[in-house]
Amino acid sequence: MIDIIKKYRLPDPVFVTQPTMPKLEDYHEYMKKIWQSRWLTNDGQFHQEFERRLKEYLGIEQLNLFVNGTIALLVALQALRINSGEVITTPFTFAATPHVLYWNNIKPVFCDIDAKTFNIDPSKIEGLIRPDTKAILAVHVYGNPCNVEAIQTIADRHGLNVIYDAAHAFGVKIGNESIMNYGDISAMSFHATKLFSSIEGGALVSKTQRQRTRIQFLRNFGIADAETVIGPGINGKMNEFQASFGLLELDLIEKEISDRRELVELYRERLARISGVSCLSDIEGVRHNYAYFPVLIDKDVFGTNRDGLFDILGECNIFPRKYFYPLCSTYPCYSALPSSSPENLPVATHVSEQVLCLPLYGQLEKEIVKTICDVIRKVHEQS
Ligand code: T4K
Repeated sequence: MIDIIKKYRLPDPVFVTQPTMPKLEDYHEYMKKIWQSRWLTNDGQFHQEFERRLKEYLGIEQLNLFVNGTIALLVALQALRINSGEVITTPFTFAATPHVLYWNNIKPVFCDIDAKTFNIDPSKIEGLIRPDTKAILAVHVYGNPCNVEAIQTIADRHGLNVIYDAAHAFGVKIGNESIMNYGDISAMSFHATKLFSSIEGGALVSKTQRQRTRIQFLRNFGIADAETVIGPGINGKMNEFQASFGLLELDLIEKEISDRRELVELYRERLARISGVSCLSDIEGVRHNYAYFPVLIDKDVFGTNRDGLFDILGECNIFPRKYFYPLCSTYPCYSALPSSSPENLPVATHVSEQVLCLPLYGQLEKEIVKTICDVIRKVHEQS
């Protein structure tokens, strides 16, 4: 493999992602206005404008901005008054998903995933429902939609809430419908590593004006007005610096998605010829956002395992990520739960051992994508 590293090592590191940056002079214009107004946070003018423009762009009615996606998800559960019992969720996600359950005094119950989408497998949910089950917390992993119809049918049958962790799903549509309109509440993340960013940031999409108002109070310490506190809220407010960054990013998002689509097509074309490497396909009728580019490495066919390939790519200055390995169910805080047993989670275990998210962002050069695919092909040939 030494010759691969010698031939293909890139001069500069290539990371799994890179944030889309607005023009510095445009951001500076916003900064000047913030300096003039001295209004830095707490529902400022850019906060209000960002909420309005996001609703327009996403085609949704009720939206609350948040300082980040984790606090948004934490508040989503409080908004639905889910703060005890059990919630069924996926182990194949970022740490934030089960952690918000823990912080809300809820026991996560891990459900296996579907081998085609890597999302929670609806056919496995009902077997996990017990008298104490309050909700299903599903994740649209990599922006690929969950089976929203099947999940809703189960939830309706058992009187459960459905919350979507839509941290990866900005801009995704099923037909003409925003994915954020499914379930009771969807939570987005606008972290710097996300397709769409406000440096740090997030938002909740809810169903009714009433819910939106409750979320607004919970986001601001529970304060309804100067003399009324409706309950134990938290500080989840987005500031004006984040909101202005987000406003500028809204002008860049369509190009970002289409640049990523081209890179994904290039990856798929180049990797199709390499045995042991499999990619996810687009789903008919879905407007994808190309938030991530996951591949599975099947050691028996490819010749080297995922970790071996990861190491060689690293030697070439290419830094993919193993999102999501290890599974959340293996963390010490959850591993003793009965639902965490690997026998209950065969698909999730298998996928997490094979998955690698390759670098993907609009500014990534096509030549670099070709080099990444060449390295993968050479590793296969020499294995
Ligand atoms: N639910 C799900 C399903 C999520 O994936 C996440 C977040 C959340 C909820 C919670 O949302 P937030 O509370 O974060 O809004 C990253 C992100 O920190 C995290 O937001 C994200 N998921 C997760 C999937 O990825 P790390 O630890 O992998 O990030 P880090 O710092 O290693 O960054 C990855 C690469 O990105 C770096 O190697 C280089 C590049 N990068 C990163 C940053 C921060 C940049 O080029 N510029 C930057 O500013 O977690």
